[in-house]
Amino acid sequence: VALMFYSNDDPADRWRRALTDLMPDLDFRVWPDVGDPNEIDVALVWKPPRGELRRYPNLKAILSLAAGVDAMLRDDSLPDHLPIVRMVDPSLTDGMVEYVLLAVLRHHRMFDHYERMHREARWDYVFPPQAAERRVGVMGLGVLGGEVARALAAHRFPVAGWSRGPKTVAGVECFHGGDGLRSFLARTEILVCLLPLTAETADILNADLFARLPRGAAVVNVARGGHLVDADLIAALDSGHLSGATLDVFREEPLPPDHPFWRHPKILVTPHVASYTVPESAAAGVVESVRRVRAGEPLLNVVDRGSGY
Ligand code: NDP
Ligand code: OXD
Repeated sequence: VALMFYSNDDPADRWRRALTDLMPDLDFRVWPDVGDPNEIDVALVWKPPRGELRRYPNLKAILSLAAGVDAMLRDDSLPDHLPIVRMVDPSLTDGMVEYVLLAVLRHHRMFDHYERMHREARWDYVFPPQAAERRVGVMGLGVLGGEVARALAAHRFPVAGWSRGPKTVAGVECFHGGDGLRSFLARTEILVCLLPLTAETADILNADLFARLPRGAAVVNVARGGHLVDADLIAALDSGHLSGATLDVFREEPLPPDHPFWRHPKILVTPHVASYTVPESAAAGVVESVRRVRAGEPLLNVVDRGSGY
């Protein structure tokens, strides 16, 4: 099987080693040195150039290096007969759990306040509520959101989750759909967004949603920048309705140097690092997909193009 690799962010050499350790006869070709396009069977990609995946007439599957496939699906020249397999891997999940725990604990224990007090050399303290009194809500109860919700619940936060369809997650109060959203938001003091970016979820973190959160709530967005209406967040922070935000993803990445998020005192910006795929961990799943392509077996973690995730 010949695999075409494209990514400006992922380490091609580590991927080559990790994959060929497990599948020595894999023909691993890094874009643009892909040779004869007719020979390529599988593409392993993150943000390939628009139209690129049309160049391979014998492509049988597109394997995404990312969990989120919104950018890929925005390419209207993407061949529509090909299955898209999204990234599901413990390294990605573990990284996300760590990041969200850190961000939620930082809001819960008011570290943004203590960071400011430190800079001003002020000995100023307030006692936070116990974790058991701080209600956290996770939007999206999929591979990442489900695990994040479980980890937060294990830290004794009362956790609720919100999904499209009904779900059961042990230790997590589950809401779903438009009707469930109102009750979910009304009880959520720290909101974590782990939704896929789709037509239904674009701009969902907006003024109306913020107004439904209790006063003083904090927001953690680790999903996609397109979920958040930037100006609405700034207005909700400036009015005092929201107390803080941790943002890892942005409409434009890298976040432009003059974007107001960089200098807003209640916002922490990180450069899309909440989680990343470790090749040595994720190679097994990719090899399994290649094996299934070769054997003509059904693929796992295939994106439903209709729902966009
Ligand atoms: P999954 O596809 O496993 O889960 C998606 C969840 O969102 C499901 O619970 C789904 O509901 C829910 N959902 C989808 N649409 C709606 C809707 N309209 N209303 C309510 N709930 C909805 O995704 P993952 O957990 O693997 O990943 C989530 C996202 O995290 C990715 O799409 C990506 O954008 C982002 N991400 C960010 C990273 C970073 O470093 N910042 C790293 C990795 C991922 P249901 O269960 O009913 O289908
Ligand atoms: C992903 C990401 O979707 O890293 O995997 O954002």
